[in-house]
Amino acid sequence: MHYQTIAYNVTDGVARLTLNRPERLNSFNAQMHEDVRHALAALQSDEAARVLVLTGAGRGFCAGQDLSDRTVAPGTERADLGASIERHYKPLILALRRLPIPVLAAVNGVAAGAGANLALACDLVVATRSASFVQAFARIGLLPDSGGTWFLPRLVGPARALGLALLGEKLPATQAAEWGLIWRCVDDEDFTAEIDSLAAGLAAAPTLALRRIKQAVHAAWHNTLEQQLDLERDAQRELGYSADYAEGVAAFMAKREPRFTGR
Ligand code: T3D
Repeated sequence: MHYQTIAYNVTDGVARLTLNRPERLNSFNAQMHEDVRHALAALQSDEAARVLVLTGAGRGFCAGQDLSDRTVAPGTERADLGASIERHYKPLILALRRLPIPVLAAVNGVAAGAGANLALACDLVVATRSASFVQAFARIGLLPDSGGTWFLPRLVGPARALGLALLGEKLPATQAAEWGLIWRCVDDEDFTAEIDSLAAGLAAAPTLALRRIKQAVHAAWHNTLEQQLDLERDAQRELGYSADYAEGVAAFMAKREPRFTGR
């Protein structure tokens, strides 16, 4: 499949989706939404893919909505932004959260607006040291969408969430990592190797266990302790019968590397 605005391929268990409109810092237009939607649908049914790496081409990760697609001149008809969220951004964020495989955001540069929250919707966020995160919305009279008002307070607490959302300042990736907004910040020259290594490791890991971990950690954000203990019990029961668990224990006992099949 040839896409106009993204690159997408699956190799050695690693699906890579690269937002590819570098001249606009990979901001979203309608075509890019369509391309990403199509690739994520293909990924859903691709058993060969065991991890998704989401990144951007050029010097940016994603600058959110392409503002040149929005007409705001006096006398022109305004776009219904609620309809845009409903049609594009909400399904995009939910699709990433619901993917049964881990999603690794490889934040290669600035992530702004919905682009920042797209990264935060991923399961692991690794950024280059030169990257930054910008809740740019208030600067143009909007509020953080694509889950921003949900992710931010949960990840960094209400004080920092409000500071980021109200001020719309650039948060350097180093500080984002210190605050726990993202998993890790990596020197620019080590970034590609680090992402490749993380992706290969996840692709070789016990797929079903990773799926249940992702689901359990996301469910914990709204579950009670008792509900979470029940969920862990049920998932552990299932995993205890998996081939990968048998392989993991056998490999440990034999002091060899495990070969997980994802079953
Ligand atoms: O509308 C709806 O559907 C509702 C949903 C909204 C979701 C949203 O995401 S709203 C928020 C939209 N995004 C922004 O407000 C971010 C706008 N961009 C910036 O603030 C800055 O560009 C950055 C902080 C991201 C990066 O700054 P910097 O100085 O590194 O780069 P730059 O020079 O500003 O940008 C480089 C080029 O990309 C430039 O084009 P040029 O002058 O070289 O031809 C710039 O216009 C373009 N660009 C950057 N972001 C966008 C964009 N073009 C269109 N839309 C963008 N979002």
